[in-house]
Amino acid sequence: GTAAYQTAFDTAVAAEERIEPRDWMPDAYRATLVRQIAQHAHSEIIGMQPEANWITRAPSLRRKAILMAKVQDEAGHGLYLYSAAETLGTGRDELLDKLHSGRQKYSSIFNYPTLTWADVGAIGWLVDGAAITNQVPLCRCSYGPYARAMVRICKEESFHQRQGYELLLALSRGTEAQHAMAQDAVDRWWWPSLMMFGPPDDESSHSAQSMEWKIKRHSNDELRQRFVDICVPQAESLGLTLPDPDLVWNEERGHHDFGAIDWTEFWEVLKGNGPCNEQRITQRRQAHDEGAWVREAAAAHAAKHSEAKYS
Ligand code: FAQ
Repeated sequence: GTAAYQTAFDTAVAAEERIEPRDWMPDAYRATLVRQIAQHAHSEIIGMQPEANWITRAPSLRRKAILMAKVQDEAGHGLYLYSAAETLGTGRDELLDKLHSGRQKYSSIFNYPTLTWADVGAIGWLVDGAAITNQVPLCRCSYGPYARAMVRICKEESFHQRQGYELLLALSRGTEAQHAMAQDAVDRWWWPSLMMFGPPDDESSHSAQSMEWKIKRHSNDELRQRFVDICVPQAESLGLTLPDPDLVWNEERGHHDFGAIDWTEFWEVLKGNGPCNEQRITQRRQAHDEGAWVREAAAAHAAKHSEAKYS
């Protein structure tokens, strides 16, 4: 009966074994994975928008080639993640429908505008940096298909982070105006990047259960702290400052203390009231509608192909 299945599942999770698509799993485990993986997939494809905004205005051929490669990688990450979600029995149509109707979320970070070229650098350094910090532990997630997708995604994210850092370094060492543009971008992206890790632990509704299931390996606040500690020396080498007067090394804790995050802003963005929420979802729906002919053609081709094979 179910009790025996539950015991087998608990034993496998405790032994650090992977749960695979055909294994029995509790309904709530499946639902949590679909929620998190779908949100992650949606973030990848919505996250293409703010940077794609700068492809036509990249300052050189080299920068343009790098940026195009990065945005294409994000489309690829979306595909790996939708495939991982599909192994849990939820179709891609359903997931996209939920995104388009606001029933599933995507990361808060992609509701902020990219005002200057330096924002492409700040996104790479901070947003991809935060993404890697969050995702490296997900390579050890108890659900096999998600963990394996993360391995490849993390390798690609490392390149993304590196290109952002290198871009900001070039601007920081450039003219006075270029340096100021880099600083302004970091000033605007720093706090939203800290919010990417999710609400503080005492307001994180899913953390305890997800950690017990070994989907999450660290709490939101732990990963946020790790990210702050990584960024401080990197900001120094960049010659840029982080916009937080309370950011200071705490010898006793062995970590940096940092200022209070504006959680009201975070929850407002989640409710749809961020600066770009409406623009992002409108553009996503439009892209989906404009791609209808591709899906129809692919389905027609597949049908023809399978007829030929079996007739
Ligand atoms: N934005 O109980 P928790 C990328 C929601 S990186 C929006 O702590 P959980 C790469 C949460 O869903 C970005 N909503 O939740 C890239 C829940 O609401 P619900 C994507 C958020 O799941 C770079 C409620 O708050 N990465 O795309 C956020 O245990 C550049 C309570 O929160 C991932 O998705 C947020 N920031 O922990 C691409 C990583 N935070 O569902 C393009 C995988 C929380 O009950 C360009 N996800 N919420 O209605 C995770 O690790 C987790 O889901 C957390 C949240 C840590 C994000």
